[in-house]
Order: sequence, then C-alpha cells, then structure tokens
Amino acid sequence: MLEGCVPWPEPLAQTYREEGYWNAEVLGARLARTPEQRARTALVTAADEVTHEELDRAADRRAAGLLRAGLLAGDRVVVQLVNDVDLVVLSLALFRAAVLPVYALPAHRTTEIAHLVATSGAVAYVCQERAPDCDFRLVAREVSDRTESLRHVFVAGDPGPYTALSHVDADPVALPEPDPEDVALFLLSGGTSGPPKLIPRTHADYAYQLRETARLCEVGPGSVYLAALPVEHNFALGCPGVLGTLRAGGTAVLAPAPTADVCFPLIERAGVTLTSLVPPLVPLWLDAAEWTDHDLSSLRVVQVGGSRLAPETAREVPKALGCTLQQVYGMAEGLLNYTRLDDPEDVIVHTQGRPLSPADEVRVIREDGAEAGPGETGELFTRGPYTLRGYYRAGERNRTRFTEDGFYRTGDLVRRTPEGNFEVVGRTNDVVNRGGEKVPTLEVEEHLLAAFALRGAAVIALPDPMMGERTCACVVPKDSAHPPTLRDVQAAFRGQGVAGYKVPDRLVILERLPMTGVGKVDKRALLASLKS
Ligand code: OOB
Repeated sequence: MLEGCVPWPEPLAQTYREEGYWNAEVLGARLARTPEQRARTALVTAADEVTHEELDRAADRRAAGLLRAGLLAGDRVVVQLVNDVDLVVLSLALFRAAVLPVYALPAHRTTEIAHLVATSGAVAYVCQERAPDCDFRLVAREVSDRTESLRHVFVAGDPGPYTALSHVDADPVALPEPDPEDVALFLLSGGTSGPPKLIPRTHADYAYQLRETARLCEVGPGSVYLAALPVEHNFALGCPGVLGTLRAGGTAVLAPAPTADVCFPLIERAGVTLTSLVPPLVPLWLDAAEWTDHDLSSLRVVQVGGSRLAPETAREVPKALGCTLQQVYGMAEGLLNYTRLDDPEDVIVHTQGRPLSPADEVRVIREDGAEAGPGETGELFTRGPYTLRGYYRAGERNRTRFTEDGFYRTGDLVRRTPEGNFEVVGRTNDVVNRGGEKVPTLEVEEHLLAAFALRGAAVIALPDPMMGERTCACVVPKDSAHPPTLRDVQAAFRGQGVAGYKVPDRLVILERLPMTGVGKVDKRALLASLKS
C-alpha cells in the first residue's frame, strides 16, 4: 500500500476477500461489452451527449496522454473541475493510469488548493480556466509559488501559460495494472476540525461501495443519475452517484449548478430517475416543482444527505416530486447509511437510515464510555470494508480519531431506534455543518486572527431554519474603537484566497470571550449568551 496510508489488518482483509466484499475489480475498468451496451448514452450535459464507447475511448486517450506527459503510477493530482464531461473522462483516465486524484471542491481557492498540494505532494493540478469570481490560472500560479511538488498545471478552457487539458490526449498505450487493494483516489474529510485531511480510498473498497449502493438503489442500465452536487464529493461521485451509475451501465447527467432552473430541464430531457441533494436545496426544489412546466415524472428516487433534513420537509418530497425520498447519512471516510426504498414512511421521514453493508460494524458510545442502548445518545464509532483505517500521512493525529481496534470515531452524536436506524442529533467536534458544507471552526479562527488585530476569536454554529446551521464569528478586537465589520471579514477572506463558504455569516464583537475552568473558550456559554 502507498506510503503514508494505514492498511486494514491482514486477518480482517482476508475476511473481506473471502466474503466477497473485496474482489479483483479496479475503478475505471471497461464494463460495457456488447455493442448495444457500448452504444448507450453514458453522459449528458446541457451541450453534449457521450456514449459509453466514446467515454471509454476518451479515457484511454487521456490516460495515455497523462503518462506521456510524465505522470507515473502512484503520483497524486489535485482535481478541481466543474460537473462536465472533462471531469469524468479525467477521473477514469487517472484510475486507468493508476495516478491518484485528490478531489478538491469547486469552492476551494488558493488556501485550500495549496494545502492539498502540500499534504498530498501532488505533481499536477487540474482546474477550470475560471469561475465567475476566480481565475484559476492565478490560483495555479500562487499554489506553484507556495508549494514544491507541482510540475504540471492542466486547464479546461483557455490554459494561459499552462497546458490545455484537451492537448493532453494521446494514442492509447498499454496501461499499468493497479493492485485492487492499493489506493485509487483521495477524498477530503469534512468531519474534522482543522484543515481538510486526506482520505485514501482503495480500488477494492470504493468498487464495493459502488456495487453495493447501486444494488440498494436499484440502479442498472436503464437508470439515469443526475449529478446536481459537485461530482468531487463522495455523495455525487459514488453513492452510487456518477461512478456507480456508469459502472452499472446507466447514464450520468452532469449539472453545472444544483438549482431547479438548471436541473429541471435536464431531468425532463434525459429522463432522470435518481438524484441527490443537500437539505437546503430541498425546499427550493419543492417550491419550483409546484410551478414548473417541466416534466419530472421520470424521477423515482431523490436522495437527501450531508446534513440533517427536517421531517416536515422530508414528508413533502414524495408528494411534490412524485418519487421516493431516501435519506443518506454518509461520510467521505466510508460508512454510508440509507433508508431503504421500501421502508415505511415514518422511517424515511424521521431517520437517516442504517448501514449499507452487513460488514459495517457500528457502535454508539455514551459520554461515560458505555455502549448506548436503543434511544440513547452517543458518538458513532465504525469500521468496515469501505471505511478508512487512518488519514493519509496523519501519523500521531490518527490516534485521536481511531480507537485501538481500528474504529473510526465519526464525531457524530446519534441515537439508534429499536429497528437499528440512526437519527443524527449533533456533533462532538468543532465543525459547522452549513447545509452539508463543512466549515472547520479552527481554520476560520486562524484566518480571523491572521487578518485582524484581535485579542481572541471563537467561531460557533448558530441554528438556522434553512441551512441547519450558520457560522457565527465572535471576536475581541485589540482596538475596541475600530472593530472589523462583516464586510472587512469577507474582503479579508477573499484576499487570503479562502473558499467562500467559510466566510462567517455573522460577526459579533465582544469585549471578552467566556472561558471554561481550564481556560478554553466556553463555546456553550457563548452560544447561550447569543441566543438570549
Ligand atoms: C457527506 O460527507 P462529508 O464527508 O462531507 O460529511 C460527513 C458528515 C457526517 O459525519 C455528518 O456529520 C454529516 O456530514 N452528515 C449528516 C448527514 N449526512 C452527513 N448529518 C445529518 N444527516 C445526514 N443525512 O456529507 C456525505 C457523504 C456521502 C453521502 C452523503 C453525505
């Protein structure tokens, strides 16, 4: 296994092989075999349609081009592209060349990309020419200046001083054969307090996730999955998402934005059967569905996950969209929980489902260390055939996030119903879950302290009816006569090249921060004082 990764212990790995969770399958393999399968549509965008045959050929050519450009099996590449054909072609090409994508989110900017390049030792960064608020070629330049490993920048669109992604392609060559149990890709952790940690996912573990989620969601050759959320995120990538649907012979539709005005026409045109959303989008889709002229009748299942969905909203989904709701409680680290398509309404509306795999081991541990009974709240610990055993190159820090027997401590506070379904009721660690977008409070505090003359800064989550939570920054300025404004904060974060979703929604100026007995900021007291 790649240096810096923590393997599963051999006896457990052996069980996963023997019981068929892991097999010889690698990601990106050609699966469409018959001429009929190959002629089916693989990808649909607003402008384009690509068959499985064409996708296969494009991926082979790109894999050959990446190797010709000097990339080697095992190299890391930070990938940050919008939902479009290039992202899927590149992903398959990287899997085939045994080069490892590190999936950044479209909202990331210089700060995050530099961090990802530095921690992964990436040799290449693949980006879009620009977003409305950002020229990614400038991001690439700054990241190159700040890091040491980057040798290539490939750009979708006008490359400026770099290489156009489309120029990478070359005539197919023999490709390396990856070991199914080696790392295939890296996802980013949303669940930890500091800057994002890298999650190694192996071919065998992710391929199992794709097979099993497709089976659970009844995805096959006739299925059409709409990627409304960024494909770089586990939910739209592989739950079953784009990769699981393509693997099953179906069609993936790529939406550049998750809004109803962009997605509804695509649903009608491509006959979308399945999609996934984060909770803040759901009320917007429900409202739009009431007035739309677009035919949404092909929809069979809408998955919702990433943060807690309000039961009142959950109840509306089947009526308004004419399909089944599936709640998904997942994490990039591995474990996925689903409500089943034939679960009673009560389970679908009120719970976040139960584990995907019979091999998922889950424990709910109370604050006093004892195992929680049904209905009791505790932290969820888990291990299994697609759950990591350690973050990449995290060394000692892995000790706090994993138990000695290899359970991942999710940081989620959950309750289990007598039937075994989870309800997510909170978190133990310092992350604001802004409607599915995870904001690490520690990182935001550091940015605030770096940008302004402050005596202290504390970032907390405020409850919000729309987003679930919003980010509130409480700061103590050194010069109380000239406190920063929210505008100053927005400008400072933009200036530092920090992703927009990390900008605090609210700024509170205080004379001092409440402290606990041991001298840490008392965030509970802070929250209580803001609510009163
Ligand atoms: C998904 O993955 P991540 O890695 O961005 O975030 C994981 C965390 C979980 O630990 C939990 O705190 C929260 O997001 N979460 C939910 C939830 N689904 C995720 N909290 C309440 N209700 C839910 N349904 O967010 C993710 C990955 C794959 C599929 C779906 C979501």
